[in-house]
Amino acid sequence: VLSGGTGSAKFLRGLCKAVPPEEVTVIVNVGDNTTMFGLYICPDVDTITYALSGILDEERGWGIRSDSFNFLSSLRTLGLSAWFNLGDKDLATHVYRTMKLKENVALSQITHDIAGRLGVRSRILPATDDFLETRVLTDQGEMHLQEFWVRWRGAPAVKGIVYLGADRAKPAAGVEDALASADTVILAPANPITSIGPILAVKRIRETLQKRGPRRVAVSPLIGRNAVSGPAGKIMSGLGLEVSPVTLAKLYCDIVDTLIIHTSDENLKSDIEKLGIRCVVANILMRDSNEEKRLANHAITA
Ligand code: FO1
Repeated sequence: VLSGGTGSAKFLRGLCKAVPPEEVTVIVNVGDNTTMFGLYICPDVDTITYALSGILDEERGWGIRSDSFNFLSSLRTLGLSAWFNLGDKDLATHVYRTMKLKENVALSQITHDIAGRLGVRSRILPATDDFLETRVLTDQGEMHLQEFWVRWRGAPAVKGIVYLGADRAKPAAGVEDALASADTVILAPANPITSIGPILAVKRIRETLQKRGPRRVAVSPLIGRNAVSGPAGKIMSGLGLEVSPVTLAKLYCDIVDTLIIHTSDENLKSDIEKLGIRCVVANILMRDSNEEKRLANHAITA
């Protein structure tokens, strides 16, 4: 499963109820990784790890359930503006990861070790161990995705997106093998530009997906002209892309056989199929754990 954060986490929780978790490999976006207060943060990797270990704060969609924020308030006392919220329990993950990176341990190994300690039975792989950062070009200047989304609450007008470092990034160990040997490759319901986009920007990952072999299924993160969550709508329109499942079909037509769209978008089915992609109509909303599992079942049987 190619994955971003929040929406992907719900889907993956359902998938791990639909199939044995040991059979699932997750390839996670690293484009929104960032350094904050000297600590290396991997928001999507952590969201997926916490979700599959059962400790994710499901209401917020990130961080650890019932966490406290004493570290952050102490930083504020010291005069830091601290606009990125790191919970006290979450902090241990970032401290551990930063220490291990300083010892030259690869991000994929660190991710594997953290997931193992937290009891995750699926394999979680960062898309790459190399530097890759999603930068947002806006009317207020160029900034990190977290600055755009968390600090400025998505307010600046989006002019473009750059995947810094993607041209030199190699897939992390295990990524290409996992893609080539899978029965089914699923693009989780995630932002096509800032979650799936950075993964596909790693050239060897896109090339591996272009080869036919596994069934390749994408689940739409959009319903009509809106994203189910997050900044996908705002970013897609800023890039001059129509916010529509048809745009997903255009972005994915070389790497996907089937696109699952929401029932209310059924009228778009023929436009999608004209692009050479099979289109399956289903309820893609995941309002509870039954709906998460039902959508996962759709994706593995589509
Ligand atoms: N999202 C927010 O909207 N505000 C935050 O303060 C915030 C902190 C945060 C800390 C750790 C982490 O793993 C994720 C965090 N997120 C926060 C979520 C994150 O910004 C985005 O949801 C993802 O990067 C988008 O995929």
